[in-house]
Amino acid sequence: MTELAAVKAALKTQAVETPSWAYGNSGTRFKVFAQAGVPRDPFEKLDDAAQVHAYTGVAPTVALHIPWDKVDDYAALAKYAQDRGVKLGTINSNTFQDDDYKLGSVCHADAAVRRKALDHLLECVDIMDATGSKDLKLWFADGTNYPGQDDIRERQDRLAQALAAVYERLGDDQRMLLEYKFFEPAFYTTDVPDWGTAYAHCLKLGPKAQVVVDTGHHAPGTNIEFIVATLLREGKLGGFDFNSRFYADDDLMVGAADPFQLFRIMYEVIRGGGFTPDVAFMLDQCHNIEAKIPAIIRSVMNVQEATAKALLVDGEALGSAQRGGDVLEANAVLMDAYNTDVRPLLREVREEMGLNPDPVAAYRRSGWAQKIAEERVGGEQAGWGA
Ligand code: LRH
Ligand code: MN
Ligand code: MN
Repeated sequence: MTELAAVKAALKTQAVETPSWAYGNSGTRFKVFAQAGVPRDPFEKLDDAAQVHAYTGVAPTVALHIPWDKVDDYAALAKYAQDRGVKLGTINSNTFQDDDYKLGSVCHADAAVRRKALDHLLECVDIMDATGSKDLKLWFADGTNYPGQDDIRERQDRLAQALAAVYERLGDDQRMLLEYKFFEPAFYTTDVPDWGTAYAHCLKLGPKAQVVVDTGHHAPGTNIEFIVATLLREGKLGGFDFNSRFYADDDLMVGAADPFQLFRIMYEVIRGGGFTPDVAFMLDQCHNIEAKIPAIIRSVMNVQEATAKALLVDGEALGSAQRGGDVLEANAVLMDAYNTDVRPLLREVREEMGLNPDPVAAYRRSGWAQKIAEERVGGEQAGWGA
């Protein structure tokens, strides 16, 4: 295989999971601007996700968020997805939108609240059994706002206990992905604030516990690709929640704010042997002011572009420059790949996959947006603030 053929082959195997909540209405705490045609239930979210997969060819799974996507029959939901050419993916838990969780969920000082949160997490594993999902993604909003509010160490013990109980419950082919975030909604301590805390818990738990990197969950200036390289070296990178940010957890389209950072991350993924199904590429975004489906298509394409550029890095030339201490040349090799216009290559890849080379234009021409705007009245809010 020529080198280019290998790059194309790799791009055809990439899979980017889209989040059910990105299809619904969302906004900030100031205002949710409702859009015409947004899904009214989880089934319609799957209809939209199927559109994204139909035009990109690389978005075959859809992440659910429970209870935002609560249904009576999850096996039926899985079947509905399958009939539309997609599958249900990661199950995301939600222990942050119940009044009982004001002071925390699994880290709460009150055992009854902890039990309630744990029951929810265990229910999420039941749902995974019904949907055939492989991954449970755990993000805890737990933390404190004021020094002295609660005992930092005891909260870690409570967290460890809950995680161990969930770990016990996982099936042989199931994993738990622990997501960290440095602040928000808590402003003084967060119980899983960084990759180190997530890594320490996952290491104790065992191989089915992996760390997930949400690209919007770091302090400004953090070198995310270094974290990626480290987690991959330790065999503990479970996946990504991709999005981009200018300020905090902005949840904007991945690759919109800093495409160079996305390229650097993808380079470390490939360099570390992480371009495998064991590292889940997921989007975690909200499209507050832009049309949702084309924005998600665009996001998938942004991931593809960063991946293509990372795959094009000339490893031999880079290695020889690095070994020779040629700083400028090493940097130039990396920048050459980043500065390559990979859009023609991706158009070819799509044509070879039997797809339209311009997914956004093809979607726009399809009439789907007009159809859902006419048919769906009274769309639902994605969950934030719901
Ligand atoms: C938290 C988070 C987490 C949630 C999602 C909706 O900020 O990134 O992944 O599940 O947003
Ligand atoms: Mn996330
Ligand atoms: Mn987030």
